[in-house]
Amino acid sequence: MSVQLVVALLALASLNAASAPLCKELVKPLVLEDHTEIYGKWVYVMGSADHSVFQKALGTLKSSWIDLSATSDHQVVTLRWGDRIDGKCVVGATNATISGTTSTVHIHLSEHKGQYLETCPDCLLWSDTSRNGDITGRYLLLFTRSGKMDPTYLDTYKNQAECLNFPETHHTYDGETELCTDDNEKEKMVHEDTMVEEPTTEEEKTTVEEPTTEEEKTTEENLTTEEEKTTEENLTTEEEKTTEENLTTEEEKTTEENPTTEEEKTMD
Ligand SMILES: *[C@@H]1O[C@H](CO)[C@@H](O)[C@H](O)[C@H]1NC(C)=O
Ligand SMILES: *[C@@H]1O[C@H](CO)[C@@H](O)[C@H](O)[C@H]1NC(C)=O
Ligand SMILES: *[C@@H]1O[C@H](CO)[C@@H](O)[C@H](O)[C@H]1NC(C)=O
Ligand SMILES: CC(=O)N[C@H]1CO[C@H](CO)[C@@H](O)[C@@H]1O
Repeated sequence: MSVQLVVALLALASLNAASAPLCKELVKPLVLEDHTEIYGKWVYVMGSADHSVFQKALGTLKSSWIDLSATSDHQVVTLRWGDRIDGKCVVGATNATISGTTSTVHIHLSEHKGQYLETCPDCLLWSDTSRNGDITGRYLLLFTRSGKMDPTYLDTYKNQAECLNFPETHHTYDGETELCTDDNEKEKMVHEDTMVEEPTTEEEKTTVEEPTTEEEKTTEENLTTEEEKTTEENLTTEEEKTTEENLTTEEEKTTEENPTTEEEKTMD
């Protein structure tokens, strides 16, 4: 049977959680040969979570990209991201350890352990168990190269989510909200700017580590995806520091000093 036919049949099949044989086909871990299939830039398309706190976190995500790249260690992959959370960009980087089909990221007090699953072509599907303090839940996140997905795969995604017992509510990227700038894509200029404008002084370090308002603290503590956590806790590259330090626009200031949106309030 051709792969396409299998996909079509799976999409058409009305699954229930107990349809084990179909689900077995639908939730196969992606076996990574050399990781090149996952490297590069991916744009978030849709996702699900099975814990209300994680669902709320997803709900605040207006756009998101990730970038996976090699390190000198074959088992270590650098994960960078740019999340637009309400009006604000949160960017950062961390290293994930890959062992077999399982990837693990430890970030401060949180741990995210999961797998990439076989899915549509040019898609990346991540399924994990995330622990953050005493909250344990799961995420299912679908990315594509373009941020758009062939609608014929929507049912496949939904069936995959169902097989994994995720709730039927799916969060989706609107396809329009601007992605956060990836500073690595305008490398040299940013580096120079960083050197000149943003000396790495003690105060700035403090700023990064100790957000000033209650709201910010709460928001940071409750940000539950890998990406979000890491950003605040371990800003290692110049670009990341710059981003944190360079929140100078009206919107961002407003967000920090006076969160007024539903989502921010909810996070409290
Ligand atoms: C990831 O690991 C590589 C290789 O060990 C290291 O050079 C790099 O700085 C690490 N990146 C982060 C964000 O920790
Ligand atoms: C800070 O942001 C402004 C406008 O967004 C930009 O022109 C400037 O280069 C940034 N500075 C740094 C150090 O990134
Ligand atoms: C950030 O990561 C570096 C290595 O990438 C590590 O040495 C440092 O302790 C980390 N800092 C925090 C606050 O986690
Ligand atoms: C919505 C939510 O998860 N709020 C939690 C944020 O984190 C603080 C402490 O880390 C918890 O007390 C809140 O319940």
